[in-house]
Amino acid sequence: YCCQGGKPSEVVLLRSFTYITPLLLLVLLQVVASDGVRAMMESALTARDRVGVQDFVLLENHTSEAAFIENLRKRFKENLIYTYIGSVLVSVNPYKDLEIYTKNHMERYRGVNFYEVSPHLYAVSDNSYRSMRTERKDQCILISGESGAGKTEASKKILQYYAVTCPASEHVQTIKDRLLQSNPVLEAFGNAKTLRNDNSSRFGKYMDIQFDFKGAPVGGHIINYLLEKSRVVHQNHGERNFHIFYQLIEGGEEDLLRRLGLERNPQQYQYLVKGNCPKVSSINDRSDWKVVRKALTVIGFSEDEVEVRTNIAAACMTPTFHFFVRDETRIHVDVLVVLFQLLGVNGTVLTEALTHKKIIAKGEELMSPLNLEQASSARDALSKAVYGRTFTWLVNKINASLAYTDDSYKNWSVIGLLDIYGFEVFQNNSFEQFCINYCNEKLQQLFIELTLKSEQEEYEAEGITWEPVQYFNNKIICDLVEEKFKGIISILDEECLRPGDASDITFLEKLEDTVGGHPHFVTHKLADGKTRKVMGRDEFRLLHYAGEVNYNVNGFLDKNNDLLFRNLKEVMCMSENKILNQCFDREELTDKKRPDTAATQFKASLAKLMEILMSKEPSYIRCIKPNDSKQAGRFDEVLIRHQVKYLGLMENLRVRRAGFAYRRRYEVFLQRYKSLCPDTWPNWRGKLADGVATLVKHLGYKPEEYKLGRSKIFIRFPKTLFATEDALETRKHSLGESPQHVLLSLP
Ligand code: AOV
Ligand code: MG
Repeated sequence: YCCQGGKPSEVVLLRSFTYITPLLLLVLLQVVASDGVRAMMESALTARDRVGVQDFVLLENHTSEAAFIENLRKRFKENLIYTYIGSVLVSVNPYKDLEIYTKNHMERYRGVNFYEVSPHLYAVSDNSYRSMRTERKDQCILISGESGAGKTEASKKILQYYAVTCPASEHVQTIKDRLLQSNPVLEAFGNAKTLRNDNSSRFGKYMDIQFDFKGAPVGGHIINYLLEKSRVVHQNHGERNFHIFYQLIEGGEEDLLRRLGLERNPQQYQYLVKGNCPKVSSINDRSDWKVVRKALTVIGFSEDEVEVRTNIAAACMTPTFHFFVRDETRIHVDVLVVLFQLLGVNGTVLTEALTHKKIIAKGEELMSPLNLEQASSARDALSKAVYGRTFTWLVNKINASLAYTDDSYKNWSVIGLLDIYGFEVFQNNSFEQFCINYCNEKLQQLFIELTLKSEQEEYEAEGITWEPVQYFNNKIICDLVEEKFKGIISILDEECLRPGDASDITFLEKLEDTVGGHPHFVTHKLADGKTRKVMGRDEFRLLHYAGEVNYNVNGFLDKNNDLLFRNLKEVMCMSENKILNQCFDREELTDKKRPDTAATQFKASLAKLMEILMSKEPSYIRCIKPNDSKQAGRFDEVLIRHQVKYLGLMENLRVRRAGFAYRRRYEVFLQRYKSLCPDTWPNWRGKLADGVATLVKHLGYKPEEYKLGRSKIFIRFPKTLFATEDALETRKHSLGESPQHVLLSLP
């Protein structure tokens, strides 16, 4: 342009344009791009959210297990770990932190209908909360799945959801804090690393959260079930004792450890290294101690109580509990003075009690010396009793701090959270696995009864006939374990009470005689008198709903008896330690009645638990473990298929579909679709049922596609409702309204 004789001012102008234009273009591009990118991101987000189907009910091929698993897999790969079967939430453990538990996420689910947002724990939590408030019916959320499937994590996240989203006053905030802080404390004392899970719950927990009429959590109550206290004295290879011990020696302050007489080295403590695994890479014992220490204060433990409680923990692991044989005949106990101080007992009396058994012969008390084996087991029994009883004390103490103190108002509503130990199979399974797996059988039984029962009840209540779906009912296994006189627990008790030559092996023989022919019971003996070579002579196998487990009978009688020698009890009753003093009651010494055995107590507490759960409106979370190596992103199809099978998820889906995939109350259905029919738009003045009948007739529903119940319309196929939804979308488009995606699957 210059060459062609352009004026300088024009050149400047042109230059400015040359510079400004790209700049403007850049800005413009950025605006366009950012909008475009945002739009793209939004559409990508929703598209991602909708990978596969969010509800298995919507699967094209709903009878195909392969399609079910493929849907789980597709979603899992996109970090979409939650999927519904109707109102049941299926969750796959991601084994990594996902950004889906933020405050924003909680807000997104608050007060929103189940089907308007993508599947989430929070949707189930919110649904239970709203049902509790609107229908004034107590709720419970049952979380099940095998060891490591994510039950405890789910229960903690549900509790957090309530703590964040429910209204709060100053008092309520204190309760919320205590509810939340009870978790690290109970986990420290009740969880441990096993081969299946680095943070495995070794006790069952049912927690009631009590809400006042404003919907604020005002109290709580925890029931604990059978702690695996044998872990205090023994751990299998690759496992650890309870977390608290390692936390104490790793994180405990110098002067605390000095007072407790503890060293930082876990190798010093035989009880801590039986599994040869004192350190776990996924666990930071030192920082966990700080969390626990703070939590104890929030819950309301005084400094003194914390000190006394740590004394007991220290006493349970102290190395001074060693026995040794100094000469051929006598055994000695190498006990440090500090142990007596920790337990608050007289040293000479305890030493005597650890090496002798008190027997009463002809009205006279005699002290009979124990051999090494007997003394070791007396010592172990004492450690287990001290640990087990102080664990219960801890739960009671937490309950006292959560108790709702306003006597004038007792009329609260409740949401119960059940988090038990999951089904587990190890190389060597003992009495503890037997109890844990029995507990899981009971829970599965409840799931079967309630999902089918509630479905059936709804059809009945609405006057709809339907074809029941076939499913495996595990009641047969529950009966095998718990039936009066004939069940495994009864037979075990019988052997425990039988004087004379009763032993673990005679128990096994009795089992063979009594339940030998049961289809879910197997031993080495074959029906034709031959021997099954793959099984040991001290084992029995149960064919559980979740798989086969071989139980070794060694220790069954002792663990079920759970006895502490009388003289050890006497010593503990005299303890000056304030907590032990409450845990060992003198009345026990005078009580002539033999306490119930461990298995019978457990059976009774489970029966009570079932009653509690049956009295509430249940919601289910079915947790699935994606692989055995605790790895993020690994989807082990064989393992997952097995869980889908035994959890009865296909049957669950079939029941949901065989009846009617969708149901809606008349008023909800009419409100949503009335604009599609001139007779019902804008308002229907007659009976709701007639309005719905008019509407579906106009929409062209065929008689086999739907049924009208007393208060709800039941629609058999998803496609019928999809067509109606499409019609609604089209109408909204034509009116210029923005479309709204709704997942239509839940009542
Ligand atoms: P469990 O309660 O079902 O097993 P957990 O809830 O303890 O299993 O989960 C085991 C581990 O999986 C946790 O320690 C986490 O590392 C991981 N995990 C589980 N759920 C999630 C989640 N939603 N997000 C991220 N990581 C998760 V047992 O108590 O052994 O039956 O007795
Ligand atoms: Mg757990």
